[in-house]
Amino acid sequence: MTNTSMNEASSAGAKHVDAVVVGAGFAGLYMLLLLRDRLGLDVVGLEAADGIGGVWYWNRYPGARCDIASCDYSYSFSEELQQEWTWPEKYPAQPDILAYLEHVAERFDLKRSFQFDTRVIRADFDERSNRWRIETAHGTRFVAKYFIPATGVLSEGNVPEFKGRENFAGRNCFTGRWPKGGVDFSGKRVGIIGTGATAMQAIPIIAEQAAHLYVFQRTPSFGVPLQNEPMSAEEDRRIKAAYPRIRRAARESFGGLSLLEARPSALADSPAERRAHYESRYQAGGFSVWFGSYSDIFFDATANETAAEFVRQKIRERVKDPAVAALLCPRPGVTYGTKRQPCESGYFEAFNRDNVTLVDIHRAPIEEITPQGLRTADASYEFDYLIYATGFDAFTGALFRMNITGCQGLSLNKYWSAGPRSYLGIATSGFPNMFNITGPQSPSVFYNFPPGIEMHCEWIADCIRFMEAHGLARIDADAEHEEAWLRHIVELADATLMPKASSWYMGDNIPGKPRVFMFYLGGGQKYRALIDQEAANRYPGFNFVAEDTAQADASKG
Ligand code: NA7
Repeated sequence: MTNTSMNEASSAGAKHVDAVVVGAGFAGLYMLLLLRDRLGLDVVGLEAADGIGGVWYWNRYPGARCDIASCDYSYSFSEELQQEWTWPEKYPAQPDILAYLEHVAERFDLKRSFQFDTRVIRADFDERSNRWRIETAHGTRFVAKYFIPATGVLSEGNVPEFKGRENFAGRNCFTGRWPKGGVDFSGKRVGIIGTGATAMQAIPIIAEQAAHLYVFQRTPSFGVPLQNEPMSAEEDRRIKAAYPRIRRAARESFGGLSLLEARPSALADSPAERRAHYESRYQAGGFSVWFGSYSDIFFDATANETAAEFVRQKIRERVKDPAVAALLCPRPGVTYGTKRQPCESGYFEAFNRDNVTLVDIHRAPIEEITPQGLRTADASYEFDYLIYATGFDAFTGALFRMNITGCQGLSLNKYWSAGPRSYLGIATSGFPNMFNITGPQSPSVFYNFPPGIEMHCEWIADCIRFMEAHGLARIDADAEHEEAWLRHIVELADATLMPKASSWYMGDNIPGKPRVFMFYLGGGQKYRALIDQEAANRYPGFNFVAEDTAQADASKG
């Protein structure tokens, strides 16, 4: 078969559209809205789940909650939307976020453009027609000019391959794929593996239900209180009146949040001043210690240790048994905030309960999952439920699973085998007309997602509008610009303490994953200025092919 007839065969029976958006989370919903309603394109959304929500669809585990305040963790594009929606709590719980996204989908009539229960299993770029061919697990096929994975960077779960995993006779639960009806742990013995942000939310709640809870901890985390509270009618009114200022503050901030400002240097303050400052930020809750205490904790190990020791001291104050407290404290030398800051509500107090046992699997690793529970190097544990709170194959996992192939048969998995490559974190050379939203090498997980998503979706929509207005068939990131962006990502990260820490930011949690820093650390304001300038200068870091050139080439072929 010639290339031409192969192309024709694989597009036969396919639905032709202008754009395919994959995912119905915050990003997919807004991207679809912009392309369909503002640009008037024919767009289809494909979503593996049977409903909208993205990570908020799947992460229904007990205690699942966003640790960014609801007034920041929401769309800003519609004044009517932000005025009509009322958040019940300062920090939104998973059911409330899902209800909000349902409301958004309803209000903007988005669901009719999505196909649910539809997982994308392959996407190939056809260089002759400049179209993407997208195939789903049902065998349905689409041909689209634009291919926009809005699949999220924390959506592909990581479930470690423990020996004997399939032998467990009780029930397995994965926090990132929690059953819709919930799980009743009343009177049951439960084991949970992992003590990251997810586990820290789930543990206090499960501890209240279960007969006994075993927490298998490999690495202790620097948890800081969320300080959640119900939203009073007065606070709701105050926020709604202040939205212009809140959104502006977020846009002008490093992380896309309206947080308290950090002081420049922890070392410039006296120990007493420092302690009082950390204390006020600890009481303010959420990311206030992380982003709102001192800027130099990200750059200077001595400054960082002042924050680390403050949080350790807090753990020691909150946990009654000194031996348990010592185990829950991150080990000496481990830097604070160089991996994701988990926020908690009563996590440390859960270990003061008689029905909670902390098991140190750093000292005595898990050797095997058994039918009754699990065996570590020095003991066996029996339980009825085993919860994997073991995180995600972050940044690249969901993209790799789609088997994406660009020009000249190059697979994304292969091209990124030494780490992600892109220009501005938006597009990858050799993968034309494909755009990433808040993906690797953009501010991504170091920027509040809803405003980050709005920034990217609006940029992508503007770029597509530009292409359509100028008769352009193809946009492709320039390889030299891509190389320079990669160097810039590394340079920014290397100026901080972050690459030295072991974390999913570096790919450390997935065996065999290359160890590279995955996102842009220059801050949201700078990033926004860079991508705006790129658009204003008519995309100098990208190469275009005009429709008529493409048509001429096609007719030659
Ligand atoms: P994280 O932060 O990656 O935490 C995963 C936890 O699971 C962490 O404690 C890991 O220990 C533990 N883990 C992972 N693999 C293993 C194995 N093989 N053995 C023992 N323990 C293991 O994921 P989360 O879901 O908590 O949070 C991810 C993000 O989601 C969060 O930051 C928010 O942005 C939302 P380790 O630290 O690797 O020793």
